[in-house]
Amino acid sequence: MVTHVTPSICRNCLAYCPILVTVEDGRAVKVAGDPEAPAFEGYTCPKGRALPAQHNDSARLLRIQRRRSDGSFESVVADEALAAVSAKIREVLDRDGPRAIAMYSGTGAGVSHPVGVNVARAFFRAIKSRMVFSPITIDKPAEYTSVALHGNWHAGLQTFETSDTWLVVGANPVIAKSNGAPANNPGVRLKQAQARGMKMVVIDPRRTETAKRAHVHLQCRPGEDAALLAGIIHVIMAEGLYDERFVQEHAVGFDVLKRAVAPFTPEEVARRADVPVMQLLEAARTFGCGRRGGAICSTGPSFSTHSNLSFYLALCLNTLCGRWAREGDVAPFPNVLLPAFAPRAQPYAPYPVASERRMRVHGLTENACGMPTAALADEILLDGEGQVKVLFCLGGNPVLSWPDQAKTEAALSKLELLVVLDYQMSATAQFAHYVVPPPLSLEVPGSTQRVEALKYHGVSRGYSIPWAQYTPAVAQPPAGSELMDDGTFFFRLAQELGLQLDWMNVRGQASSLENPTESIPLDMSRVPSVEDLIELSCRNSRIPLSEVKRHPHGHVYELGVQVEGRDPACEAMLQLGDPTMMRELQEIAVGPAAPTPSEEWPLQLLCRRANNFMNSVGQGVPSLNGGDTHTPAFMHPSDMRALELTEGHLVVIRSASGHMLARIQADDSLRVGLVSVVHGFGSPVRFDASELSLGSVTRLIDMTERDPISGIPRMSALPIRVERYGGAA
Ligand SMILES: Nc1nc2c(c(=O)[nH]1)N[C@H]1C(S)=C(S)[C@@H](COP(=O)(O)OP(=O)(O)OC[C@H]3O[C@@H](n4cnc5c(=O)[nH]c(N)nc54)[C@H](O)[C@@H]3O)O[C@H]1N2
Ligand SMILES: Nc1nc2c(c(=O)[nH]1)N[C@H]1C(S)=C(S)[C@@H](COP(=O)(O)OP(=O)(O)OC[C@H]3O[C@@H](n4cnc5c(=O)[nH]c(N)nc54)[C@H](O)[C@@H]3O)O[C@H]1N2
Ligand code: SF4
Ligand SMILES: [Mo]
Repeated sequence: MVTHVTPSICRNCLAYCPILVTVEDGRAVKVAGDPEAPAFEGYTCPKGRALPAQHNDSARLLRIQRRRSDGSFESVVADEALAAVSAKIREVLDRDGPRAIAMYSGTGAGVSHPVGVNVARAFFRAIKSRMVFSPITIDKPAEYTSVALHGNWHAGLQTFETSDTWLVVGANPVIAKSNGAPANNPGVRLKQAQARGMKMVVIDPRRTETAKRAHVHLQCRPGEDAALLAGIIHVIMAEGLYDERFVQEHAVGFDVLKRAVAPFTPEEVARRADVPVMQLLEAARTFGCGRRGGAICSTGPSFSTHSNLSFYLALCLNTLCGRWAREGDVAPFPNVLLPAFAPRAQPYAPYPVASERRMRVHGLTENACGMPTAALADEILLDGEGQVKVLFCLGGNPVLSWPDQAKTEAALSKLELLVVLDYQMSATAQFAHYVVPPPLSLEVPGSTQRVEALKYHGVSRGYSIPWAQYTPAVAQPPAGSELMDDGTFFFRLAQELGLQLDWMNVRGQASSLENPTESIPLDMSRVPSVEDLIELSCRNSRIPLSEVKRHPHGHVYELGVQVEGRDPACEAMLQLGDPTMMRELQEIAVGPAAPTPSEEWPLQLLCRRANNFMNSVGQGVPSLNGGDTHTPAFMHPSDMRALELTEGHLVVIRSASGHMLARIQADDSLRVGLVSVVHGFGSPVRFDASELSLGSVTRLIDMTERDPISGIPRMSALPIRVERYGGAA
């Protein structure tokens, strides 16, 4: 037996932790944190350590699957599958035009294998279909809409590492490693920040692992974030805690905002959000009095009521207090494997939110956050010109992630062709005509360029430090498998159809917002390897990929880049008083923003991430699921007593639109009256038990209450009730 230990990168979530992989005869058998890697202190989480279990799972798909007419699946060789899929594409293109062909590119592909997504996008440009959807519009679309309405900052937000105050609204970075604190070992980063005197404010109805470390935790009613942020702005303005000079130089709309937040007095806001007024004042003063800092929002406010407004007001708070990187600062969020750029301490002007490209349903358009995914099922179901007939689902799991599971299933069943690229027979793959399994992350090369690019998706996302790493493939695909990475699949499909694919690359002078692109025609006579595509994507990088490869454990580069001053020719100003946002603020000033408990719906649903699962990935792994594959739902012990529930009871959770099954766990970190449910569960085939198929929280969600821009439905602060499960839900 040949055994060796080799450094690599975990690509299970966007923390991209450096790891050491023990490889035995080409198979990964153990994953541990890499103590030699800089900036992570050897950190890993249980998901990363379970990579060998994922790679060696006996349920992993090893060959392309084709659905038979009786619903069962059979293996087919790649040539046969590609010929059949391309013939269908040709037929639909000729008959219905490009709009009938759509793609949903999910989190699995975007995180684990980003270059493949680029080839898929090139394919869609080549067939001239703009029907390209992603989870962004069912995740934090308000990150994009708020920036479009408020404007952005060329040099980005001040960094966590240099701040002495920080405001986190509805994020739990200790678990999610996504937003709100640095993703490299967030627990240690928070401890270090506290030791240097940072005072953090957390707004969350649950005393989360992050909130426990806060200087002030506002354990508010869910859905009142916009009112709370308006209240904090009210106090900061009233007490003169804002940066007058910064506002004068870089922003307009101060007086408009001041009038709009006038009704949000501390007393009124404390009453409606049900927090102590002294705590609210302290939160405002903590943020306002700090020297440097940042305010960020995440999925809590995004899934809840008035999400665009909450995110917009957080940006206003950053502008009021001048929390953007200043002239002379060491450049935050610098590019290493992305092209060099010279950050400037100046704004980008606001830009239009919606485009003219209309969906046929729900009055939605393509917008600043992309195509509205929540509307795609209705778009597939609605007969008529422009109807979607073919869907490629690339590393996503709509049955467990789109709202309204029954509608999603009906839509997927109606498609003439559904191709799912996934390594497992997911809840969605069951509806596919073809399932194409890719090699998994440790079997392909990867680089940290993907996590650098996160800054284009939100003002405080991605790494603020100049860290980069490259990994070759460190394990072999299972013996006897015929796998096809996502990029190869779309490239070969293009070859079958005689299409020319053009690769889009970021070119020089990319900044925090703009990433101008160059289009490179791919040589269609030869299928590029994943390595070729990584080389191509890094061809304009600030530090050459060849240099990054010299540090197999990763490296933090001393780039010596400083933020430059405002260009005298720059006329852009940040917008504090956007009229649409001000109108929405007026509306919530006179009425409650969040639902109030009723006899029919006495409780409210809260969203939640779990440390052991990445969305719908990991639920079938014994070392992660602790032997139970039911959906965990957390409740305060006093609510459990009122319903005569004890830990481990199965319950039915009902909303106005559906019901689901979950297993109750006691959690006194919650506010009374809330039920916090982990999403991503409920894969029936995987667990081979019909009751487990009722486990998806998407069964409680529909499109009745949705955001007018992105279409994201209400997925938190949702009225529900809970009943003991008697056996038949
Ligand atoms: N371990 C793990 N990590 C993950 C994922 C995973 O599944 N597992 N998923 C990844 C993905 S796709 C994403 S988008 C990110 C998400 O990352 P986060 O946005 O940090 O997600 P959560 O950890 O669920 O934190 C959301 C918090 O919002 C609170 N909340 C709920 N409703 C409200 C409200 O109305 N107002 C306020 N203020 N708070 C509210 C919840 O109590 C919860 O603590 O995590 C990523 N990382
Ligand atoms: N009710 C409710 N709905 C939600 C959420 C919620 O909290 N509550 N969260 C929302 C959020 S924030 C998000 S991001 C979305 C997530 O929505 P999706 O992205 O649709 O869901 P995932 O569960 O992340 O799906 C990932 C899929 O990719 C596959 N996969 C993993 N690795 C690879 C790979 O290397 N290659 C390929 N081809 N496939 C791979 C996995 O097997 C899995 O089936 O859901 C959203 N929907
Ligand atoms: S936090 Fe866990 S899953 Fe995410 S990259 Fe690190 S080890 Fe992997
Ligand atoms: Mo997400």
